[in-house]
Formats: sequence, C-alpha cells, structure tokens
Amino acid sequence: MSTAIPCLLVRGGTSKGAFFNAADLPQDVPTRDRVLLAAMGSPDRRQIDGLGGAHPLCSKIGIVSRSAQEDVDLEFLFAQVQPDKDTVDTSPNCGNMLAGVVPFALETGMLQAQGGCATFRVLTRNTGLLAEISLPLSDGRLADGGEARIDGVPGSAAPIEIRFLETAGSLCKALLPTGQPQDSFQVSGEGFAPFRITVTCIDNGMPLVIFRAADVGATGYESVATLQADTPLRRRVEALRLQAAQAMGLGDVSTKSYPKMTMVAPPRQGGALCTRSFIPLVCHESIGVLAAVTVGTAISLPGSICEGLAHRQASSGVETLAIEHPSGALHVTLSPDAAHTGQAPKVALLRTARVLMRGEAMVPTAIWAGQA
Ligand code: NQM
Repeated sequence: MSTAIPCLLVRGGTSKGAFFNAADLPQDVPTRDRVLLAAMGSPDRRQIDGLGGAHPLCSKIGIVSRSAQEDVDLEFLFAQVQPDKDTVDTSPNCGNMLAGVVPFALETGMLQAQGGCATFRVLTRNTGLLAEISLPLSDGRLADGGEARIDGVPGSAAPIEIRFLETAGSLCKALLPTGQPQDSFQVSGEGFAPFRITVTCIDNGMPLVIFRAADVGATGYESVATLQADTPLRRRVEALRLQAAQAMGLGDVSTKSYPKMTMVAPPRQGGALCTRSFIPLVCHESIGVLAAVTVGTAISLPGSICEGLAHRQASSGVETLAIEHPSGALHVTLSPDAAHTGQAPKVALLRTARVLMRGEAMVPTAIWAGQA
C-alpha cells in the first residue's frame, strides 16, 4: 500500500526539488524525514526508487506554509537530502530552491495574486532569513516564458528578483565567525602530507571557507569533472572543512553539508572572481545562491583572502559583482559597501524557476504510518 502526498516538482534557479505543503506531511519530524527519504529514493546513489535526481543539486525538498506573522506571506523550510545517505538536513538555507517557493504557492492556491507582478515576503525557517521576492504574473501564476537567463540553466524564463533583508551569520554567530577576515590552519589527515593554509571563514547566508586555488596546488579553472576525479584534493579540502568548522563554532560537521568550501582564483571572464565550490563532497556545477552572496560579501570586505585576486569596478555604493563559476557567472548586487560600513551588505539577485510537474508522491504507507 502507498500513501499519496500532493507534490510539485519545481526547478528553482540551478536546483530542482520536490515541494510540499507543510500540512500534507507528517508533523512528527522523525516520521516526516523517513517519508521524505522514501519520496526521494535515498539512501541510494542513483535514487532509483524515488524522485531524486542522483545529485545533491536535484535532491532537494521545499516545505512551504502560509505564515501567521503579519509582515510575512510564506514560510519555507528547505531540506537537503543526499542521494547516498539517510540524512535530511534542515540546517542550511538554499537560495536556489527559495526561487521556487512563490511559484509553488501560486500554483497550489496557497497564495492568491492578481495583476502583472507581485512581491511577497518569505521567511526561511532554516535560519530565520527573510527575503522579498518579486515576480511577473499571468493568470495569478508565475508568468510563462520571459527573457531572463541565468547561467547553468538552458533557455530563458520570467525573472524572479530576490532581495535578502537579513543574511549575516545564518548558521554562525556572526558574519565573520572567527572574529577576523583571515585564519590560518595547519591541516593533517590520512592520505596526504600536512599543510598550512590561510582562508576566510564567513557566513552571509551560507557558511563558507574561502581559500586560494594556488594554495592547494590547483589553478581554480579546472572543470567540475577534473575536480570530482581529484580524490587527493577533495580529501585535503574535506580535512580543512572539518577543522575550520570547529573554529567557526559549527562543531562536528562530518554529516552536515556546510560549511561549503569555495576555491577562488582571479577572474578570467570579465567578472569579479572565479570560483569552484565543494558542497561539500561534490563539486558544484555552478555556485549556490547564498554561497555567491557570501563570496560577494567577502570580496567587499577589507582583509579577506579575496584581496589581490578579485577585480572590482567600484569600492563604494551599490556594486554588482559577477561571481564566475563552472557554468558562467552569478551576479549579486551589494548595497551599501561593507568596506565603508563594516556591516554585511544588503543583497539582491536574479533567478528563474519553473513548475515542472504537479502530482502526488507515493510513499509506502508503513513509512507514513511510522511503522517502518
Ligand atoms: O547557497 C547548493 C544550490 C545550493 C545552495 C549547495 C544554494 C545556496 O545551488 O543558497 O542555493 O551549496 O548545496 O542550490
């Protein structure tokens, strides 16, 4: 016997996942998580028995509800399922999946809207991050088609503008969780020679450890496939992550998907900085939204590891930075300049999203009933 749960499959930015109305899922968290794992087909590298796409970027879940708060329209809980693990991580945010939240709510009738465009406020329940999301409408839903293009997604679609209202210190206690823009770590572990490296630990929506490619013997321009195949490099990066996380106050992150590891090099496509992201064991095909926001913030902060590598057009006022990644660039607009205020900047950026499927996810009733 199977239990049918109303579900939409939605692409949000460069991610894809199953979206649910919170009221349609078990309220008991352990049972909910077993239901989500069964719906996605995890743990199994191929996720052959579920909806997951066999990659962390397509193994994501959005749980959405109306908000009881007066100045908030929707609440969004993001859950990261890893294809080959039995974990459901609701600690970090996901700015890409965030782009799918309002389209989901309009499509399912959770929200009603009229006119040619609308703005809604969404609170992420993961870290309390608040965002204002504006999008064009047609018949009360996300408009079909449009001219907005984002690197990492073929074609064009309607623009979804996201303005983050409060991002500093999402999972860490502050924008600079160690209290300084650079930290030096002596890293040791199995299968590699100990090494010392200087990094920037920062969290403006996503905890990141930013390090120079040259400091780990890379160029920073490698393809995703090359980095994915470089097991010795990934082993060193993972050892650095575990150590830096302790210094960031995140504790033991061996089963967590954060902090993300961002390798940087001078830009080479006219952008601000070139990045390769480890999320954390798999190399990202582009870059996470809040990871890009956090890289942009690091670029604008004096004394970060990006100094001397990043190219900036201006050093005050509103600034748009193109964060280069393996599929192109993600543009983040920062305002005002952190260099002048010492505060985390306000950030805006563009995404697109598309509702791909409406239906019901089928999960074994024994799991739904908490009996398996
Ligand atoms: O950083 C990937 C993604 C993400 C997360 C990841 C994200 C973000 O590309 O806000 O969007 O780092 O797991 O969806």
